[in-house]
Amino acid sequence: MLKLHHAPNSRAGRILWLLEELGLPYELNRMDFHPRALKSDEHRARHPLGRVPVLDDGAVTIYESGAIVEYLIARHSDGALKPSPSSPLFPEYL
Ligand SMILES: N[C@@H](CCC(=O)N[C@@H](CS)C(=O)NCC(=O)O)C(=O)O
Repeated sequence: MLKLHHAPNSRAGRILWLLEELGLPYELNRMDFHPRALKSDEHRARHPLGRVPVLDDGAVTIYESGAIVEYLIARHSDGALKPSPSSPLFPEYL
């Protein structure tokens, strides 16, 4: 099961949007946007700088919203949303 570590009004919203757009089942870890939560040892084990978003996918833990978008599209979108490199839409996608 995919698990998104999320805090309100943050870049984690990008990943929430993508998970919904792809119709993927996921679990949400709702964190406060506060150093108490983000800089905790528990969260720093996921992201060394204690930031969101972070995505868990089984044994994989990945951070950086752009990387997470690419990861989800490559492994979980079944070809959806990403135009082919030869498409005129590809630069806009990037
Ligand atoms: N380049 C990173 C930026 C991550 C980032 O800066 N996240 C902010 C929220 S939008 C954060 O966690 N800030 C808390 C902090 O830096 O202490 C990404 O796109 O994921």
